[in-house]
Amino acid sequence: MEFGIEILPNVKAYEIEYYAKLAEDSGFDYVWITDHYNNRNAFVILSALAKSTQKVKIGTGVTNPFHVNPAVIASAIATVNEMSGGRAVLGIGAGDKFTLERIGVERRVPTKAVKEAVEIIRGLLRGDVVDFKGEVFRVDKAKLSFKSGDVPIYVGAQGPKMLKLASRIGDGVLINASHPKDVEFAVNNLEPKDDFDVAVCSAFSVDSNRDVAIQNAKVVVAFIVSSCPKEVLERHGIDEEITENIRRALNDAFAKGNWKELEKAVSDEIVEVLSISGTPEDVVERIEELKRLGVTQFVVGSPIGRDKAKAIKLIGKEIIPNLREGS
Ligand code: F42
Repeated sequence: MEFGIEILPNVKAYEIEYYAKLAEDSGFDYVWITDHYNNRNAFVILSALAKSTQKVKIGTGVTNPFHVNPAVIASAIATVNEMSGGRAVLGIGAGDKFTLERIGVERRVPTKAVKEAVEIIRGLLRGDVVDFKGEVFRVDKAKLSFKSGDVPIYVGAQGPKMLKLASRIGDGVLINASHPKDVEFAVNNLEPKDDFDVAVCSAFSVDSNRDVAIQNAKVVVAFIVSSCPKEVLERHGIDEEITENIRRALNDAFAKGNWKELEKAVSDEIVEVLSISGTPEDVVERIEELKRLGVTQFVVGSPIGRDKAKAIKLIGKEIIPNLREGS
């Protein structure tokens, strides 16, 4: 099993570079940078990481072809690949619907758009002259003026159609999930394929004190509840009343600083379902379950730990070595 870390570029570049380098030194294999227009730009951050890391693979986790044209994605990731000595990976998905709406972008036929974009990007990365007339994208004899080698492509996917597409066109899939039931659902929707990396990114919180780890995950879990598809919540018995209560508490916490109420609204059981949180022993057990389901890369997502640097070191010392054994 390999290990990745997801970093949100909602802090300054030097801080992300620090965490990425720490992750590299702690034994992580991948650093994934999320992409939303309102955060620092993912490709710009990746170019900084190309210089401040030496071994780890670095990529978008995930960009989308609605807010960056596929040809520009190809050029940007090829640049990162060149700058990093061939360590770039491209995560691409449909994009977050609500974030795209803020900038007036309609996420039309998303699976088709991702499929077309990947075809264009692969052609451009190969150095081909690309002529493409799709339903969403059109490329007229386009060609990059430089080549930087192959870049593995991961498709961010949750829904059955996108999962199927990921296994058809991707070198890997990047699934957002934590609970074995959700991961099993996703894995069952992939088509069997050799040399395909099944990467699962979970909301994650580790601490030597279990209570601290659980409490620390509550804000992230509240965000997940408020944006999670109804089917997923229903799968875990989280009903409309609980969801509404959490949404209200989340708004109150931000509006009035009512954080204690939010901690009460998000029960420890919900944290268990929608994140992987606890002591190193707890989380190793949870990740082992995912490994048995066919997961080949585990990606730690926010909040990681109360003290992020301390948590990254703890993962490197007590989690990765335990899970790599026999993998
Ligand atoms: N989104 C971001 O904007 N930024 C990120 O950094 C980010 C990271 C990330 C990491 C992992 C991951 O798995 C997802 C991540 N996302 C991120 C979210 C991602 O961009 C998508 O929003 C998310 O994965 C949801 O995608 P999905 O797989 O659920 O696909 C959506 C589009 C969906 O509804 N799919 C359904 C399915 O079954 O797969 C059906 C879609 C469908 O049938 N659509 C038809 C079509 O042609 O596309 C058309 C239907 C119609 O009429 O419009």
